[in-house]
Amino acid sequence: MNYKKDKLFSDPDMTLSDFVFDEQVADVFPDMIVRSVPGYRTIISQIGMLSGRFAQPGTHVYDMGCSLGAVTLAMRRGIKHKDCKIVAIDNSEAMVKRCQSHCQRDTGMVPVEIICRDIREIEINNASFAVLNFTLQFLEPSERYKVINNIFNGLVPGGALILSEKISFSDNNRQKLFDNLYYDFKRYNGYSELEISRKREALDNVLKREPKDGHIKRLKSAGFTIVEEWFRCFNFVSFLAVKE
Ligand code: GEK
Repeated sequence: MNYKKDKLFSDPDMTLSDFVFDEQVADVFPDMIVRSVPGYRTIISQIGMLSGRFAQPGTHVYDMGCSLGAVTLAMRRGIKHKDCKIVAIDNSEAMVKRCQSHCQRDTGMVPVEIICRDIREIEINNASFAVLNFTLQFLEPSERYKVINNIFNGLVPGGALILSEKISFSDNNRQKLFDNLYYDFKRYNGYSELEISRKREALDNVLKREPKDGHIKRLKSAGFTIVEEWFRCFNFVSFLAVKE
């Protein structure tokens, strides 16, 4: 499948509306996410490696908000047990369609079930590993508890969750500094000032960031006893939460 360069926000005459994961976004997604999420490639490859440690025989592994299946494919390489099943979920039809075709062309042995649904409606069961790689941030903060509790309850002992999020800061100076560092990252990757500001506006009502402490508190209150930041680049953080 050929993916194009992300130029979605380069047209100054385009009417700006809230960001949605439609066909246009799915068509440029691999380029968009690598140029917009610092450390994305490292996060994906390391999730593959982590799945090798946490996936237990005969259990399910979840990729929640799978987009085009980058996490799913990395886990398919990382998981050592052929009797595991990966369940990949996304509520964007455009993403799911492309994810299906990527998984069909992949030669990995671990079975994959791809489901087009809202992650809030999924029952998690017999899970040893679950991944929310930049997905929870698209839910209203009030709805995040339910999703995290659901994952915790569906994990077997020794199971783990990876939660990656773009975070905010409670202190204005830090917020400003890290926003600027992030815009430098986007400029470095070839985005223009217009593209940066229009994408920011489009995401404003859609991507709701929280401070790091809010995520840690929620994970602990769900019951995770080990909660550690295992990756960080600017305002992009990934947590490893373990159910002991
Ligand atoms: C990756 N994890 O490449 N239910 C299901 N899917 C959802 C929901 C929801 N309620 N809300 C958003 N999504 C991927 C990247 S992208 C992150 C994840 C980004 C889906 C949405 O359709 C999109 O595919 C994905 O979550 C978020 O590692 O674009 O910043």
